Formats: sequence, C-alpha cells, structure tokens
Amino acid sequence: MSDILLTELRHGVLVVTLNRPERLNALNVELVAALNAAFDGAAEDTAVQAVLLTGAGRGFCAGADLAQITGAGPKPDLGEIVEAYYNPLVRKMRALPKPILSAVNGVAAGAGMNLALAGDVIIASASANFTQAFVRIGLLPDAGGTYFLPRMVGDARARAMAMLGETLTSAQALGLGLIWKCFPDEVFAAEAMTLAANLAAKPPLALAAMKRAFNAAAGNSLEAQLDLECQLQRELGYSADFAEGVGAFLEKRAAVFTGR
Ligand code: T3D
Repeated sequence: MSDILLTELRHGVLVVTLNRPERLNALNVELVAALNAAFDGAAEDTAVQAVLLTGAGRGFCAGADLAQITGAGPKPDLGEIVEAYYNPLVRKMRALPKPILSAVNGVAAGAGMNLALAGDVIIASASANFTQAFVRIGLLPDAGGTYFLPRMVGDARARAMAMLGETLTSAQALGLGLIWKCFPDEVFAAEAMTLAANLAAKPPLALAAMKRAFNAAAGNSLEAQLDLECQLQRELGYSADFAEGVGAFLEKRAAVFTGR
C-alpha cells in the first residue's frame, strides 16, 4: 500500500500528512486522490472531530508535481486534472462539517499554498514561506486561489501575489492576515497538535454551523446572512451542547460537548 499520504487518529484529531518529502510533497494525482479519500473518510468517521493537515520533511507542499504534468508526450489537459482532482478536494474541505487546521511546516507553493488556504485555521512555522508560484510557469492560481486570496487579504494584495509570484515569509503572511499564528520551528508540531486537539474539544454542531455560515457569507447579502445565522442559531439553541455549555458556565466547570 502506498504511504504517499499518512493518516493517524489522535484524540479525535485526524492527522493527515503529505508524505513525499523528497519532492517537498508536490501533488501528483495519486496524492490528490488520497487526499480526497482522506477527507471523505473524515466526513463519515464520527471519531474524527478535527483534521490537522501538514507535510512531512522540510516542506508543506510545493504545488502540482511539475514532472508529472509536463515532460514528453502529448500535452495534458490541465482542466481535466483540476476538475477531477483539485476542485473536488477543495469542495470537500470547505464542506467538511469539522474544522481543518492547516499546519504549514515549510514552503507552501502554488496549489500547495491554496490547499492550506482551504483549511479553516491556518498556522505556520517561522521558517515556512508562501508563494503563488503559478505565474512563474505560465498558469493562474487554481485550487480556489483566486477566490480565497481576495477575500483574505483584499483584491489589491491578491492580484499582486498572483501576478508577481513573490515569496512571503510566515511573518509577512501573518501581517497580511493569511494565517492565524506563527510558531517557532522547534515547537511547531507540538503547538499544531495542541491547537487541533483544542478544536476537537469544541462543540461540534457549533463549529459545523460556523463553517456553513462562513461558506455562505461570501455569496450572501447581509439580509440572507442574517436569516441564515438566525436559522442556525435556532437549531443550536435546541442542542444538548448549548445546555451543557451554559450549565458548565453556571457551575464553574469545564464543558464536555457531545455533538448532540
Ligand atoms: O492540472 C494541474 O495539475 C495544474 C495545477 C497546477 C497547480 C500548481 O501548483 S502550479 C505551481 C507548481 N509549483 C511550482 O511551480 C513550485 C515549484 N518548486 C519551486 O519553485 C521550489 O522547489 C520551491 C520554491 C517550492 C522550493 O525551493 P527549494 O530551493 O527550497 O527546493 P528545491 O531544491 O527547488 O526542491 C527540492 C526538490 O523537490 C527538488 O528535487 P531534486 O532536485 O532534489 O531532485 C525539486 O525538483 C523538487 N520539487 C519541488 N517542487 C516540485 C518538485 N518536483 C516536482 N514538482 C514540484 N512542484
């Protein structure tokens, strides 16, 4: 069996590790197919409360495997690859009713950067860096890049990142609002696990509702979004987790959420 993608369930966290370190975890179709399968599994497995996505070795992900999509022979239909592999993956990550922590441990380039941006909470190690490398090889940002970037950093910065393809340090990414936090390299893996476990212990229904609301917000009017918040809050108000959260507060104890 291929070990191109490693998955391990730890304390409710599905740790998903891209495992082609010798290629900085560049995405060949086998790896993207394995990622699609992993996110399908995460959606179905009730033991999975959160996903931690990271890379083995010194890179997070160097984007599409250029050796696979170029070379001798007929030109590949990139649209076909994007449609069959990348787009379903990004859709699954966004639709997953569980939080995804993207733990960017090293370089995140091209579709590798946008894979990280498809997560819900993004952290990076101090030595990680980010680049929309597509322009260097004559492509445009895919895997949701032209959607995520302007919403995260604004249109002017998104266009500059895409068109110039400059490399941003973690500190710059933090300053631009692309990531939530940056940790020193030596504690990064531990901090990522702590944060993912923290997400896994949060009320699952509330997190799922948040993902729905944030996903919808990008295309909704304020009116529609207020209605959606109202509907979701109504549902959460009847949940056992809401009763537990309020009870725990009043009794001055830690809440234990069950997702009911
Ligand atoms: O349909 C479709 O699939 C189209 C979708 C496209 C989406 C995209 O992601 S397009 C963008 C693709 N990615 C890139 O253009 C980035 C290419 N890589 C780089 O520019 C550099 O490797 C990095 C800036 C990421 C890191 O540089 P550095 O100096 O730290 O490492 P390196 O020495 O360049 O790379 C280490 C090895 O990984 C090296 O192999 P070697 O020489 O030791 O045998 C290198 O060739 C390999 N590698 C890095 N990136 C890729 C790769 N191999 C295949 N594909 C890669 N993307």
